[in-house]
Amino acid sequence: MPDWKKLIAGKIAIAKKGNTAGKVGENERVPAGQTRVTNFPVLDLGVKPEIPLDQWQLKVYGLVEKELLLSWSDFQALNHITDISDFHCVTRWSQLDMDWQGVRVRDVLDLAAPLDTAKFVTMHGYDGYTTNLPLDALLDDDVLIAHSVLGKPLAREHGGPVRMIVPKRYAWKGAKWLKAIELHEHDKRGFWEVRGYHNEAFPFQEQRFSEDDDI
Ligand SMILES: Nc1nc2c(c(=O)[nH]1)N[C@H]1C(S)=C(S)[C@@H](COP(=O)(O)O)O[C@H]1N2
Ligand SMILES: [Mo]
Repeated sequence: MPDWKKLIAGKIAIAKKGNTAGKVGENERVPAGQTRVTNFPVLDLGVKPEIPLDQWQLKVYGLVEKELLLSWSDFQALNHITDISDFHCVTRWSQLDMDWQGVRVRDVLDLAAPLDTAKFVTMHGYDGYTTNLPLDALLDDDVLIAHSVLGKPLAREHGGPVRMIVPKRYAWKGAKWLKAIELHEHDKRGFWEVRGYHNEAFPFQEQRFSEDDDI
């Protein structure tokens, strides 16, 4: 069992270290308060689930016309693309030019046909992690369900077989070991969002913590 309390407190302490909102970043692609890295650090809750491909499933449910349950071969049969984007972690590192390969979340959502009432999404990981976003945020071209990066299949510690990538937000908004996408009418905060992380999480606005956070 990981020492969750310590782990969570440690991450919050790093992210809280003097916000630099308003200052200019290292260059126009590195947001203020971030340092560029090239070693792709690993961040999780101390649990790295192993999901054999023959048992892997991706569910899309909630406010949809057609609930989806994709097998690995169903997923492989979708349209795969490569998108290069930058990755910004709230614990103050950014890695540029990540060449993610995978399927656009928008294409998967289209198959499920979201109802008009669907406005918010919860992404669930196989480790029990959750994170939330407005449905609109997932419709951009660069939002992927990714299976490969840096020329290789996504390593288990980085969320393989597949993870979500939402490049315009801090990296915690992308669930590793993606298991399900749930659509709701009302917003529902995820794992870090209920612990004081910002609900929107735009790195160029340094939206690390909610203003009303009292942790
Ligand atoms: N399922 C799951 N997804 C997750 C996390 C997690 O603990 N579990 N951590 C998030 C956080 S806080 C970050 S910064 C990124 C880190 O991704 P990386 O380990 O590939 O660098 O994954 C995000 N997605
Ligand atoms: Mo993070």
